[in-house]
Amino acid sequence: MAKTAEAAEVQNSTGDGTANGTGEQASTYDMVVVGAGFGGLYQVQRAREAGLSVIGFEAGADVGGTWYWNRYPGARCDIPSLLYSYTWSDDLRETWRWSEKYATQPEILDYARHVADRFDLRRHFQFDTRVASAVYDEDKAEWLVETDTGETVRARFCVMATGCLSVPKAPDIEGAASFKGTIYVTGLWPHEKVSFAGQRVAVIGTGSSAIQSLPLIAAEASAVTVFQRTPNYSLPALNREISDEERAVFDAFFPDYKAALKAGASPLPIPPVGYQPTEEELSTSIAKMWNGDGLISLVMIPNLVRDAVTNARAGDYVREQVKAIVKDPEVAEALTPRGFPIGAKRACVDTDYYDTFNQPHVTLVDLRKTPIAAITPTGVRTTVADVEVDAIVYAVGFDAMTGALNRMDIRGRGGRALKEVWSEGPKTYLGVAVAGFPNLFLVTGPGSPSVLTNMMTAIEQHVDWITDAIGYLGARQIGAIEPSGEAQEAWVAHVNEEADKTLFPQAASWYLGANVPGKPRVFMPYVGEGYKIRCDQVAAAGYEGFVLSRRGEAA
Ligand code: N01
Repeated sequence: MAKTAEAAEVQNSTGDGTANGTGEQASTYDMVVVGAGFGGLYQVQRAREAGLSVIGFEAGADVGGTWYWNRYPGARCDIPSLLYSYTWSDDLRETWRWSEKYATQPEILDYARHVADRFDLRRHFQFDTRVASAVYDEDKAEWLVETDTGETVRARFCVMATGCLSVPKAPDIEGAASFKGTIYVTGLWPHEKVSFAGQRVAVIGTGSSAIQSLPLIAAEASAVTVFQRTPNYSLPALNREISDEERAVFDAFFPDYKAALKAGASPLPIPPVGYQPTEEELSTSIAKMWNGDGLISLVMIPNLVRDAVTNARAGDYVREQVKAIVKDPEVAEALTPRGFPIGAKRACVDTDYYDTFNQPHVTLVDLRKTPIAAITPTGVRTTVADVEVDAIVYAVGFDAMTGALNRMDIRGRGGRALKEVWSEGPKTYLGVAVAGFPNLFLVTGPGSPSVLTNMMTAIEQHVDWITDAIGYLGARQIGAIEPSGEAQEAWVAHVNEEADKTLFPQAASWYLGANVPGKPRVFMPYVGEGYKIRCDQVAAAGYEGFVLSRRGEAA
């Protein structure tokens, strides 16, 4: 695809296009941004404000990132919409009104589009274009970025805003290709309306995507069979419209919220580590899991992921609720999560998930007792039965946090591939940069809190930090920034130490890479306290732990 006129308009503040290694002309920008989700949109906005020329590439046909692709029925955010919002623009806050406590995917996608329209961001992006490779040219201290359409651009800075959950796992069950019915993957849902009316549907997986979509699929289908390998903990969303009073309360609270974020407070009301609640406080906070505050109620239980006794009590509370909701005791038992701490896999927030199993046309297959043997042309074969279906919905998850980065060919100094450098697990400094990859930045990369906090504020914090770092370099005629190997090793060790103080490593979760066969088992998000404060201290100390070099100078 040819570069859009709009993209061309902003190219090249540093030159008129330079010859690339293949002899073709490559346009030159200050910054390439990969991805037009909430990370990429904000990074382009900040780059533009900083006077940088910027081009963004996006594989989808429009903005929205994860909300562009995950269009399955029931998809919603799992922290309240009022918090799942950018904080950087008052104008944006004043021109946007969330309708529900947990916004639907179409509404969140509309929000992304509204941002793109309001700040005229689309003209900086090239859509339907996937970045195939990003190679660091040490002589010129520039990134050479090539797309799947054969286009090459050069840029000093390369920002990967590629998302934590953007590479859906392939439905790689034996025989999958033989199925003659319709196949859906929750993370790659069709754009046109899907109807399950009168159909027999298989849903494979019981993570958030399945838990959100099952009740709506069951409302249409003639029969649904859910294939469950591991029962999950799910809390009721009790979704509803946001009242004017709630809006007013949030608006009044917003300045303090923003100030607290700036000072490094968590965007979620997490009690400090080690806080000792009274017995009454603990019981009340556990019971609040059923009040509709979803993941917020979970993170508010003091030491939930650090104290096994507290965790078991919270888990028991969910187990009692499942037993009370699901009428068939055998189905209730099969749906009851056991054997791993609540919260150690991301808990789900649902609307009528457990109750859906009380409907006569909904069947649960417990794969721990009767595993899937194969997908056949007509359905799903377990070790004991053939289940004939018209459609299969794969809700089998993502190659999380590293998947999107590893599927590009990213090469740093000496032509070293990121994939190789990360062959035993991702290594970063602060989750934002990688030693040996100068001027490459990761938005919410592994080693940062990302998925364990509010993604919107995590994105903003990283983009602000990256843009400030670039400003620091510009003001001092510094050409490149990259972590020192020592600082990176120390950070990786710290990330692991913090994870080991928690119950997180006790579950085979995507946080650990355990859901992808062959993926190194390393706990990827940062779970320690004071992350933003640490990042700010690093910056204030002249980017401590980073090596800063002038153009052409070896690090
Ligand atoms: O994926 P998952 P997801 N045969 O990995 C099962 C975010 N998200 O797409 O647990 C049979 O959680 C697998 O079983 P097991 C959110 O962060 C947010 O649902 O490995 N089953 C599991 O049950 C979430 O955590 C929202 O034993 C197979 C399921 O598939 C993350 O995305 C909504 C299988 C995968 O669950 C991922 O959620 C949706 C196989 N071969 C997603 N392979 C919000 O609410 C896998 N499974 C914002």
